[in-house]
Amino acid sequence: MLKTNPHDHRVYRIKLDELRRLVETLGVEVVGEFVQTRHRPFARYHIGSGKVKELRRYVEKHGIDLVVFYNILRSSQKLNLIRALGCDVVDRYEVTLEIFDRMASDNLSKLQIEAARLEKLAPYFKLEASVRYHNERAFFRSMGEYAYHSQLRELTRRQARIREQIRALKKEKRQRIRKRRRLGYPLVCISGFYNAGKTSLFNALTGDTKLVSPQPFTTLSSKYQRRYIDAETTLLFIDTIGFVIDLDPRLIKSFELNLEDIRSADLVLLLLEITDPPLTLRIKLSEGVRLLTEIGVPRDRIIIVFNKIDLTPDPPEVVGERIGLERLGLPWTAVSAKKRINLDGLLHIITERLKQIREAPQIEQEKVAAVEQG
Ligand SMILES: Nc1nc2c(ncn2[C@@H]2O[C@H](COP(=O)(O)OP(=O)(O)OP(=O)(O)O)[C@@H](O)[C@H]2O)c(=O)[nH]1
Ligand SMILES: [Mg+2]
Repeated sequence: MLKTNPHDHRVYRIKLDELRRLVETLGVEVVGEFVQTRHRPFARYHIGSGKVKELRRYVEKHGIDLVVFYNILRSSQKLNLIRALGCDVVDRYEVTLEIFDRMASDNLSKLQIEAARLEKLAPYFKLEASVRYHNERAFFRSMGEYAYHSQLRELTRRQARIREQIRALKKEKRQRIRKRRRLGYPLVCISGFYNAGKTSLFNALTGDTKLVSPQPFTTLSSKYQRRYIDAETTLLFIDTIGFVIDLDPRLIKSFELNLEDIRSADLVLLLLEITDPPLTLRIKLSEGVRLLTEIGVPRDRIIIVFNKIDLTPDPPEVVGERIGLERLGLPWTAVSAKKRINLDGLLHIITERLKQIREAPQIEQEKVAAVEQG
């Protein structure tokens, strides 16, 4: 990791630990860690060349197969690093995509992952192929040239094909979202960081049995299920893809489709693990709210929900105070999805909030218009 804020003594630690967890999910054993502090990344290797030498020695000594960067690398940096270190090099973004890829079971998710991956790797392939081409051309001029150009063409063609498929699926999905809205059930979206217990809560509230696991990104594509409240009210709950700290904007972009569910919802629950250490929780809270706002969710549609209260003796009020929850001015509650604690309390807040929103019909119309415009 290149740490760009010299005054940061704790947050970077949380981020590195998070990366470690993600890497380990892939079955990769983490044997060492390097952190360099500098205001700006270096152009050639992202980190300094002295650090690269140090890394190289480490890689050789321990027979390292893979170096993972927390920072997002440019294609040229990735190429330079692979050459200088003599082993494979990936960044946080690629790690996330790899996990997504392993977890994806549906067509649309797979397509989106492939699109994201191609977008990230195309410049790298091009650069790599061009370096190879220019090195080899003295000997294999015609062949190298052919391979180089045909590879690039194939890459571009593949990207275009995938983009077209995604476009079609997006259209379909928008139509489905509209149809769902027309049914008239209020949409309640469960959002939050991976592993927060979104699917567990979704199941607990609706009686569904969707897959739950401690693996990150168990859920990639949204799931929908109704919950009958009373003769007047039936809610439609949506389970969504998890966030990750320092989410790469490109990842948001490639999973835009899933985010439409969040955007189109009447209410969005931001689920947080009450068992996270206070600083982690604070980061997730502020980043979660920021992400939702960026996606286009008005603040008055957000409800903060602490989950897993069965695992801690700390009262939620105390935890809330510790992380400055009150300052946000958002409604909040605490539950255990697994032990089904306070689900009625949560449903009560949801229905009350929906009533308030219904009494402000103007916002509702704006919302519908926004969805219609896509
Ligand atoms: N003790 C406890 N464990 C919980 C609770 N809710 C969820 N879990 C556990 O937390 C883990 C993650 O749960 P999921 O429901 O899959 O979480 P998710 O947010 O859907 O995760 P992704 O789909 O990967 O983003 C599982 O091992 C659950 O059993 C809870 O209230 N209490
Ligand atoms: Mg899930």
